[in-house]
Amino acid sequence: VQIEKKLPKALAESEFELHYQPKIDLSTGALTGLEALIRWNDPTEGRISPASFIPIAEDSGFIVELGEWVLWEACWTNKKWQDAGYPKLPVSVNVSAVQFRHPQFVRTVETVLEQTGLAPEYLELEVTESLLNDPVLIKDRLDSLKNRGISLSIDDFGTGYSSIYYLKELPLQVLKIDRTFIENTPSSPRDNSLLQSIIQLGKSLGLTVLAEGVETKEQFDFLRQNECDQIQGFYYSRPVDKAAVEEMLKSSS
Ligand code: G
Ligand code: G
Ligand code: MN
Ligand code: NA
Repeated sequence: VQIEKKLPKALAESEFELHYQPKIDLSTGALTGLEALIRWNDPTEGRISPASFIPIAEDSGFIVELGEWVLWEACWTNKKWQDAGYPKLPVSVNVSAVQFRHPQFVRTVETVLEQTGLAPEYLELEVTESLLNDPVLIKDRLDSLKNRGISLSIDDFGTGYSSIYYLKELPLQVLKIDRTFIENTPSSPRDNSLLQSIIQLGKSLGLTVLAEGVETKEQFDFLRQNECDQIQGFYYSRPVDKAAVEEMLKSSS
């Protein structure tokens, strides 16, 4: 059966779940946040990767509804963790361009925050560079989210085509360096200097710089020595389910 046709039923039948990947501060080693990543447990086919169904949901428009569920689930879960007395951390949610451009997007985010009771400073939205090529719409929308206290990250940085001008003008807080810029570090001198330049670029723009896809101690050490702010990656932890997040929060408090 075609994935496109299965998506609405999968949502109705609670086949989606969120996993969370920790973000770590490089200077203190502290947990600084959790990125929510959707997982689909199909009863017949097993786990289906978001890399295959997200683009289909974007094409069909179903991403608007699915993305709203992700936002709701992430905010609700984060509020439950806070109410249970775990250390308070921001949760970040990936937002597709299709979803971000929907006229009701800002309103949806506000409604979710109101209904779940999560304070806006504990929500971050991750948008990709490709979104930034629509500067007028984007600036208004990013401004209104930022004015509400929501933090904004640019995801997969370096793989799209954002101009430095937009990075400078738009109200962004975090630059997430795509993992392709980390994978050959520190063995490739060329990649090392490129990575150093990207870190410095982000810092010059006043952004918090996070490196994605950190898998080894050597990468971790290189990034720390080069003043990257935060990391995410298998070296510290894979994306894990709610129960595993709770174990992690217990031991970090
Ligand atoms: O976690 P994983 O490597 O399986 O994710 C694959 C891709 O799917 C990544 O590009 C990731 O950003 C994207 N993705 C995961 N969860 C979500 C989500 O909730 N919304 C959107 N729009 N993309 C997601
Ligand atoms: O596009 P985005 O950055 O949101 O994608 C996140 C994806 O990256 C998730 O699917 C997650 O499983 C994956 N990921 C997270 N850490 C690592 C890592 O250290 N190595 C690799 N190869 N993938 C990772
Ligand atoms: Mn992301
Ligand atoms: Na990314």
